[in-house]
Amino acid sequence: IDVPVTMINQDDAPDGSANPPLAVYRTIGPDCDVTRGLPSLRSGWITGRDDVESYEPRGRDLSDDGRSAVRRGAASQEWKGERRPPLRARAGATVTQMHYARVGVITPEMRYVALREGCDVSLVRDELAAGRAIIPANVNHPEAEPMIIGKAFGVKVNANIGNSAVTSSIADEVDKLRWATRWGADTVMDLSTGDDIHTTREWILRNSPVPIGTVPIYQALEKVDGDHQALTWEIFRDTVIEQCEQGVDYMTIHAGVLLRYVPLTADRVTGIVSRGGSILAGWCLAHHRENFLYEHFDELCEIFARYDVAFSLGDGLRPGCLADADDAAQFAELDTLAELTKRAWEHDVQVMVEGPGHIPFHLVRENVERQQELCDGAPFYTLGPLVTDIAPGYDHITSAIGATEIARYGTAMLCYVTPKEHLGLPDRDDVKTGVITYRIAAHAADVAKGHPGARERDDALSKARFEFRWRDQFGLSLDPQTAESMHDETLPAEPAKTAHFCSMCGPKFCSMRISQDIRDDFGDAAEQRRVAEAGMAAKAAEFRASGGEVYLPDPVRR
Ligand code: IRN
Ligand code: FE2
Repeated sequence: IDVPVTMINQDDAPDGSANPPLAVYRTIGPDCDVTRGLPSLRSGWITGRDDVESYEPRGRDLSDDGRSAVRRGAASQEWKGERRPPLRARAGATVTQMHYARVGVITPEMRYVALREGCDVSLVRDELAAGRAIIPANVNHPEAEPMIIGKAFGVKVNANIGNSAVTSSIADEVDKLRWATRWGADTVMDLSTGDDIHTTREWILRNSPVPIGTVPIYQALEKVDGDHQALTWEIFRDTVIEQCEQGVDYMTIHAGVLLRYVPLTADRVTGIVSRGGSILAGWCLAHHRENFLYEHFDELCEIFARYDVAFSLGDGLRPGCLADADDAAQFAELDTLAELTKRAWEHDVQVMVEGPGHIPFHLVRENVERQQELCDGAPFYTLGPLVTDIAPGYDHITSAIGATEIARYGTAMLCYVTPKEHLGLPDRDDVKTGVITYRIAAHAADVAKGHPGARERDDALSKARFEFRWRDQFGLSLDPQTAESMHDETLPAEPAKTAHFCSMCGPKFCSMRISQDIRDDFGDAAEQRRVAEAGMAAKAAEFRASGGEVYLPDPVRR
């Protein structure tokens, strides 16, 4: 099994010793012609297990499924790639990675993530079996490179795209997908609303090397022209199956928004801020009936088990401001999400649990500890949280502070927040800023957790910085272009790439250069210690020669 890495080459140190290339985790996937999609990496693994069957999608022939919609739809490009009928588990079979782990089978997907994480495959299998990690890997998304979400592994980052039916084209969305994975998104959620949801998602899936998540209630709502009262379980179920057949790897299901919890939000400052949560709360109140996602949860589990779709149990009642943090509605919903986690596990269906939102810094830690305790370690997947409400325009930062803290104490995946949060639709630059900001949060948490190997890149970059290997400093950074262009704003000339200073302090006041001069004048660490010890010994001899008295006679009594 080959796993993708990015190899960062480095120049030799000034003393001629080699700086070995550094291999870092890679999410962008192989290059491809978007009209043909990515190669089907996992197809042989999936069919080789001999527990799936292909079938004609219910009530439609192939000419009317998503792949022909791609051809027919608003896409300016024609689909030239393969057309595969959907797969699902044979009757009676469960094809989830959790199921395989629980019966002791080690799948190629598990080996793949173990290589990617640099850990033992038995850790992967044990965490999957216990429900403390998930590998989102729908049998109909063979293009995806397996990855794992769980607190024993590197902290992951999700980027949301596609919520832009008004303004953007399908080509734009595929471009955003590749852009997000280029900067390090581990999963991408397609939150498309509007007309071409199905077609857009088809293009995204066929071109995505990372797992794709969705919130199917959004598409179900489109099917009833935005009238949430007209939603039914049947419409929702058919939407879920349609997305399972396309290859969506995990779905946000707001099944914890119970009828009796809705009144708990009445006195909130910002009410219900979750889109899905508000749709379901509205439905519950309009019909005065229990949430149909809760009522039909076991049926959903049976569907997910046939495709290996993972639950992302939605936090429809998450707080939308500091004032509403940790309130009765939020925690009531969490209790229900814990109950549903265990119900999904009875079906061997993989689960993660979504979390807040807006939480003041001092309450962040207890949020993840509470979730981990109630949900028996099921992966937590949080939206930030934002630790203050006062900085619109900078909410990638207000939320990355909370995200770092919550990941440090066990959150497995962070949903990014961009600078446009609360203000507008993120553009390309916002997507990049959001992903990089969240990579910083995830990485800082990995380092704080002592995650094996997490600090290698920091150490390599610091060494490059101290040795004035500017090119390596750029190359090792999360955003080489930005680092290089900032450097070049003041010192664009080629010799500056090896100069022993930058324009921040100039040549005379460069602390790193002065440190190096000290080493040059007084030798390496051992030499400096010898010099220091010799100095101390000389002082000691001086002291002894003067009589060696510490307690001098009392001047009064004398
Ligand atoms: C993550 C954690 N809590 C919420 N999220 C994400 O928020 C969720 O995965 C989805 O991408 C987005 C929108 O969810 P709502 O507003 O429909 O709950
Ligand atoms: Fe918010």
